[in-house]
Amino acid sequence: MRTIMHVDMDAFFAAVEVLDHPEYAGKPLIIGGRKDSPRGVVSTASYEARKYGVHSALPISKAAFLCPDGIFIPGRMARYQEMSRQVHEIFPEFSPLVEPLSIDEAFLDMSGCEHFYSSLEEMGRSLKQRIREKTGLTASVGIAPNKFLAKLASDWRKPDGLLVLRPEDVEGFLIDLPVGKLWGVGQKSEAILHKLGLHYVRDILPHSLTWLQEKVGSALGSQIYYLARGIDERPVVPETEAQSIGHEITFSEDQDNPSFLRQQLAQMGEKVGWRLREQGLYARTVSIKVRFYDFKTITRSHTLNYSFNDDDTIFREALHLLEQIKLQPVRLLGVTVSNFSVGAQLSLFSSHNQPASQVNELMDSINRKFSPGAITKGRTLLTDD
Ligand code: TTP
Ligand code: MG
Repeated sequence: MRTIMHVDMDAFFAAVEVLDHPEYAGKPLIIGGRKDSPRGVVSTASYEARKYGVHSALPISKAAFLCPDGIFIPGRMARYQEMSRQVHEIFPEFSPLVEPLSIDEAFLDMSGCEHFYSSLEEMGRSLKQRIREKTGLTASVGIAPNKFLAKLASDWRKPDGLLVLRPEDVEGFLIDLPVGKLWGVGQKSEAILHKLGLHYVRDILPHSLTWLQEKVGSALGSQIYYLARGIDERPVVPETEAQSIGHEITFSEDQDNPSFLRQQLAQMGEKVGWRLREQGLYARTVSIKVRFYDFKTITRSHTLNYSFNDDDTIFREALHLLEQIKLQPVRLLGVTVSNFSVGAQLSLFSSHNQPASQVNELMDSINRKFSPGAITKGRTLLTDD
């Protein structure tokens, strides 16, 4: 039997703000925009603000209506990322098998580590305590025989919660669970299940696997059949070796000036190209990541039919991808290359690579002598075109 631990920070962005501004402690705090911000949405709210019905993804205007005395803050993504890094650095102290899930949560496979602790509860407490000591923040932890149950358990007693689910507790724990809480059941599937009269796990249990599959399709049918019984065999998948090289930048203010964004892409393209060449790699795919003012995040990729390692190709492709996106104020921008090979694989029809590579070689040798970034191309200087 496996022992899986799921950890999720409490009201993460809001908790970081309270850490940095103790005067906010105990107050309704809403992150995502100023109170009069016309288009912002809430990224998170302190537990005090949640009492007023404020939650993630709610328009700021609605939050201001529900909680007029709340403290509204636009948010500081770079700071949250820094704290996230500190939290994620702790997990490998507890297990070699860590699957980071998001900015504030991870799965740890603790199988075989049980005997280091007097009980599973003590295992959970020691992780919570370590996080608190290092960061000053509270986390909620769930421990269970699989990922599905561990994630439910960490959510159960939030904030600052700890719940251990043992096999004998599982049936009782699941029976009153709404079907929408089953992993993989989104709003659409939930509506379908409700129409069939399936509202809680206990409504699913009497039905056979084939009945469920006939009604809701084979994949969802089998998923809910097994999850309703607390069965989930998904392994904890640790982050693998770098499959991509990327750079991203969080702006202190949202940006919608195309020439500024273009210059940022050029700068990141040069950094990515430099690292690619330093590792002797060629890539075939360029991706960009754009997070908008409302934290909505999109990625776009393009794969070429030849390999490249020059800044020009990275910049040109990244810019092309950016130009296809409907621009709203941008909070974060990133460029990544992937799909590596060790040698160049030139396109038969393309002359892209050769001339640029000589410029890159020259730039790299200068940058290696001085500091990276000592020499850059003209387009990384801001222009007003
Ligand atoms: P969550 O862990 O979902 O939420 P939380 O940590 O704020 O609160 P909880 O105690 O319930 O875990 O998300 C982590 C952070 O991600 C959250 O602090 C802000 C950000 N976030 C958004 O920006 N937008 C969103 O819609 C959600 C759900 C989260
Ligand atoms: Mg959280």
